[in-house]
Amino acid sequence: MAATLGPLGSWQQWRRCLSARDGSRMLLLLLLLGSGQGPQQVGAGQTFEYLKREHSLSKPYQGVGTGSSSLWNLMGNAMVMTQYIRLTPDMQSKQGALWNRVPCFLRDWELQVHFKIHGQGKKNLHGDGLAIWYTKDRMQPGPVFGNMDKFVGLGVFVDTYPNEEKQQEVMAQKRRYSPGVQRVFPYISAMVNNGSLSYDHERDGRPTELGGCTAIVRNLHYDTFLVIRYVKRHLTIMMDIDGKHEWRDCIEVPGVRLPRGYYFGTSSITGDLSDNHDVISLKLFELTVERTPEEEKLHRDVFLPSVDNMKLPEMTAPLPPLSGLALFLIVFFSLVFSVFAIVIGIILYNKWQEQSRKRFY
Ligand SMILES: [Ca+2]
Repeated sequence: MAATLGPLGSWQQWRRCLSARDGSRMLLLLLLLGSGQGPQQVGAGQTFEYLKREHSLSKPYQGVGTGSSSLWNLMGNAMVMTQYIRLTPDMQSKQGALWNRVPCFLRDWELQVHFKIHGQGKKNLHGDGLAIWYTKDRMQPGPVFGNMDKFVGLGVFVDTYPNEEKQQEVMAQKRRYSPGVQRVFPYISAMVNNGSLSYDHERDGRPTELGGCTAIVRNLHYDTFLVIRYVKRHLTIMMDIDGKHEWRDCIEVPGVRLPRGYYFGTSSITGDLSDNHDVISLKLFELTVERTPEEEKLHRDVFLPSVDNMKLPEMTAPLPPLSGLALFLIVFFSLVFSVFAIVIGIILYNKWQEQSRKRFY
């Protein structure tokens, strides 16, 4: 898989440096590179990255608001604070979201999410987590971590409450169910949807997940990060949650087809259980990768999200554009039908006139 991404090793090292949380270290690095503005070269001359401000969010959150001039819009209980944006407070039945107003037309990108989940709840008495989105629709509240179900696009979930496990415990007590492979929570998973699939909340999205990993992210005294990288249709999700400034692998899926022009967003929900779900920053980088002519052909734009070699139920492809012949036949028969209808109409009208004339005399 590293082959499709080029020199991943050196890239990762670079990324660690570039995503350094320490501002002075970053500045020093930029000074050493002698370019504070231009693109950063990553790896052996194959990948460049540019921070895209229109899709990024950082303190002091000046571009956040409700107006149409804001880059980011808030929803529900989400609130802007000085040090973070709180999607939900540690209170029951809250939901909030934050959505980028500018659609993203980049082909290859990387989204770095700096977040914090914390609260009073003890083990398994907190919830429900947060989601990061790249979807067709924005600002649509719903049951999937505060966002609409049957979404179109990509959802990455940081799920802090094991609904399925709780369900299994109840079932096991009634001796009706033997627990399967258990996932340890908090758990990160990803899902690609074409609008036909429902997120199964009771099973923590297990039937539709592309992959996942355990991520112990609650109540940590150091910063926690997640990165979603989409390069050449290859989706990679990594996390930095151990306070070591290192990316740890979580999910890798090749052949993920995501249309361009979708929106980035993040959302969260609490139910009977709650947590503070905070977003500190969202940084989107455009990644410039070289493509061979074959790859250019293969990586043509798509209209619906899909994943290669993964048959999603009720998957419906968009109608293919009409061919010239089909269009001609449709127009031709429409014309014939119209003429036929007009002739019948004229005949009927004449007959009716004749009859009324006869009645008149
Ligand atoms: Ca859950």
